[in-house]
Amino acid sequence: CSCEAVEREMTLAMIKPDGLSGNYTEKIKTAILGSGFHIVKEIQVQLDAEKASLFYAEHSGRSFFDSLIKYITSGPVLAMVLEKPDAIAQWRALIGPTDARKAKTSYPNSIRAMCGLDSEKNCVHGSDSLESAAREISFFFGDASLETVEHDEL
Ligand code: RTP
Ligand code: MG
Repeated sequence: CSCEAVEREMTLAMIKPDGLSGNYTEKIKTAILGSGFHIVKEIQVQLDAEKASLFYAEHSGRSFFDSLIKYITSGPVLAMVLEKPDAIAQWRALIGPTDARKAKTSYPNSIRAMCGLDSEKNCVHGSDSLESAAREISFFFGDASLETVEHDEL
């Protein structure tokens, strides 16, 4: 039977440059696996401004856009496909609110409370809908032109 009330779902998680440079990768993965997600795929890449602007196209024109592109291209990012039932909402809940200061005060167990700094440097990303998850997964895993960075190069 189709007994599962919630279908298995995939989302795109990303550890941002501050998460990688702050050595939070293992702690973040421990939180991911401890919450029952499967890490289906992962890739570490260095985004350039053009790719980053494509990834964050929905924010072009916003006051924080230039600063966001500078931040997200400041070092490599680690993109992961996470799978579990209701993965998109569950991952957003685990990372906490955009502003890491709010995460620290109101969601102390969230990932952004652990490794984020403010409303920009919040160390992780999560897709916000089925459509963005599909788009973001193909952005990272369907593009041979992305510059891959080996983990042990760091
Ligand atoms: P994300 O897309 O990274 O998972 O984060 P989000 O949905 O919680 O936040 P969103 O509104 O999509 O913004 C994307 C990223 O832009 C940076 N940002 N800076 N300075 C600011 O006011 C500001 N607001 C957003 C953050 O890095 C945010 O995650
Ligand atoms: Mg977003």
